Parts: sequence; structure tokens; C-alpha cells
Amino acid sequence: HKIVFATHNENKLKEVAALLSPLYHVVGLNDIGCHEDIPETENTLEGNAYLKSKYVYDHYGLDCFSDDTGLEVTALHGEPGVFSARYAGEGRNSDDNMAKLLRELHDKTDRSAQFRTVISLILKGEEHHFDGIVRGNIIEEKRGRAGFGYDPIFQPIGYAETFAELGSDVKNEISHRAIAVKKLIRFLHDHKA
Ligand code: ITT
Repeated sequence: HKIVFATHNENKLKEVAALLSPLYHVVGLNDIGCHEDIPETENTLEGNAYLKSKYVYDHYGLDCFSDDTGLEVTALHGEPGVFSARYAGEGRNSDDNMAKLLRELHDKTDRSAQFRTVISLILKGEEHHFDGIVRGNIIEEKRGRAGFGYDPIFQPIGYAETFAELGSDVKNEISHRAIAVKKLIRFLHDHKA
């Protein structure tokens, strides 16, 4: 089965395609000729995930799903959360975002955080969502080269390495996104989609 994943983020696409393979062939927004940036104007992960899946449904009439993910840091009252992609400002990159986060946390003893993913699926015109959470800690300096985004500074509970050190195989077994995608797979299977 072919299924559309409403994302422009090639790293997310790679992770999700690996998780859904070989049952589903996942295609991203670029693959269906959608090059616009879908505005993420809501203030929750659920809201923004829905904006992305709804956009594809409205413009292309296709069943699809999206992923909105945030890093929620306890000592920062859940920030950057829904603003994770633009924490250091519009047009800044992941290094800038991580640098800002490490600055904000420099005097904090509680470095606990969680990644949370919300997947919004539109199937036969109806929306369903699935979430996934992984808890961990923000370390003091970046470590590792795999993954993307905040992976070099996030150390999941039970591991001595960051997501960027653990690599994609381990990350795809335990991550926020993997947990949400497993729920998605179960749902698709139960609905024979
Ligand atoms: P799409 O909206 O096109 O899917 P995006 O990159 O804008 O892609 P989000 O709105 O979900 O995605 O932004 C979340 C940001 O959080 C993203 O830019 C990354 O920097 C970070 N992020 C998301 N998933 C992550 C993960 O698994 N590990 C580390 N950082 C992650």
C-alpha cells in the first residue's frame, strides 16, 4: 500500500518509512508535488498535526498522515514544545536551537525532558490521532552524529548515549515517533487500510 506522509522533513520521512516498511510504501509531500510550506499556526502538537494532514486531504483528496513533534523540557514548563522547530527564531537551524536550549538550562538542576509526537491520520475523510512519548534528560554538550534536530543532546532514560549516538536502529525501537507509528500501524491494520 502507498500512503502519504505530510512532511517536508526528510529525516522524519526516513525514520517513518523504515518503521512502516515493508507493509506500506511511504511518500512525502515532495513526492506528490507539494512544495508549499503548510502554515503551523496552532498552539498544540495535536492542532498543528491536524493542519498538515487536513491540508493534504483538502488539496489532494488523499488519505494521509502527519507528524508534529516537540521537545518538552520540565524546567522550562514544557518549552520549546510546539515551538521546537523555531525555538531560536525563524530561519535558524538545529544547532542554534540546541545552543539556545543549553543556555536556558545552564543554571537548572532538573534536566528532564520528553519528546512527544502526535500523528494525525485522515482516513476516508475522518481524523484519528496517535501519540508517543519518550522520557529522558538534556545533557550538557552535544554528543553523536546520527539522527537530526535535538538528538545530540537528548539521552533517553535507561541509556548512557544520546539518540545521536544510539543511531537509527535503536532510536526506531524506542523513540516517541516509533511508539506513535506503532499505534498508527495497529489502527491501519484493524481498519484494513
Ligand atoms: P514537518 O512539519 O514538515 O513534518 P518539521 O521539521 O517542521 O517537519 P515539526 O514541526 O514537528 O517538524 O518540528 C519539530 C522540530 O523538532 C524539528 O524541526 C526538529 O528540530 C525537532 N524534532 C522533531 N523530531 C525529532 C526527533 O525525533 N529527534 C530530534 N529532534 C526532533
